Amino acid sequence: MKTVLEGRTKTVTIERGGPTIIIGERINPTGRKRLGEALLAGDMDYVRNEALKQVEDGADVIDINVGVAGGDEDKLLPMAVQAVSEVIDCPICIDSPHPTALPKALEICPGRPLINSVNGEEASLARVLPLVKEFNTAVIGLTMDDEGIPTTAEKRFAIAEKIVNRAAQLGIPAESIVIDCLALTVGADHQAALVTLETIRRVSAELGVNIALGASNVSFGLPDRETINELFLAMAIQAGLTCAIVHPGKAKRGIMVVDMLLGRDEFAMKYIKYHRAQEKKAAANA
Ligand code: THG
Repeated sequence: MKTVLEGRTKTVTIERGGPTIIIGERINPTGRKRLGEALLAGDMDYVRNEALKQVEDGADVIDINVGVAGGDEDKLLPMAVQAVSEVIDCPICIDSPHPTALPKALEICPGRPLINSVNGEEASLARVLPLVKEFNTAVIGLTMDDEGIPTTAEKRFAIAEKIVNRAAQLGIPAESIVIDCLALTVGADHQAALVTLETIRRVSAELGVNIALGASNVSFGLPDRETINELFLAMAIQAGLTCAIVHPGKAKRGIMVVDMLLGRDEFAMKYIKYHRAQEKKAAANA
């Protein structure tokens, strides 16, 4: 099951047993005042720099979310996609629930982007899947619907299955769907991480599709989020996660280690190379 994404010049393949693909989440104004201000001012240099920094930190794909109060998404989303695609080679993940901004961004996005996202709601399926078909993109399917995020793995699995089946009816292959099993904070529900992991295992085993996760949600409201996120990611990757939506500067090292420990890095070559590059960078900044 290979999900192929294309950037301006670079192709990224998401597949089980391959390196865990890192989607850089930093172009998102949620909780980031400076970025929100830059977007409202149309300052695309700021947005470009966020993209470049993430690629340097090890991102394989760049997520773009411009949802800021008072912002005109119809204008901002294509503008940000254009700006970022000019300076990076790698594929883009367009993170927007906006019905008119999304097709506008798809029109100008080079390569084969990932749409973030569709969910099990009828309105969402009817609106997003035809765009996936028309623009031949891949899409993240969230395991939630109009009743919210189910608290059981059974119900989340049923939504994943519904999304895959509905896509198939439109001629969209399972390879184009990446299922997000959704992480919620364990601070509010002590079973939250277990339900996510169980959903990942079931979707991976029974549908065979690629799996994404915005892993940092798991630690919301808790101290030392980095440790929680890093260890949860290790568990999720072992369970079948193939694609992590994360802060690359914080998550890359742990993901390299997990891929190595899971037998995906022959002679630890990638890990050693990464480690040397980090040491060089540290020395240059000393
Ligand atoms: N699944 C999918 N897409 C997603 C999510 C998901 N997109 C959005 C989100 N979840 C992932 N992206 C972020 C972006 C930022 C933060 C968390 C997840 C974040 N921001 C800090 C805050 O709000 O406090 C501020 C960041 C900083 O300045 O360091 O944590 O689950 N498919």
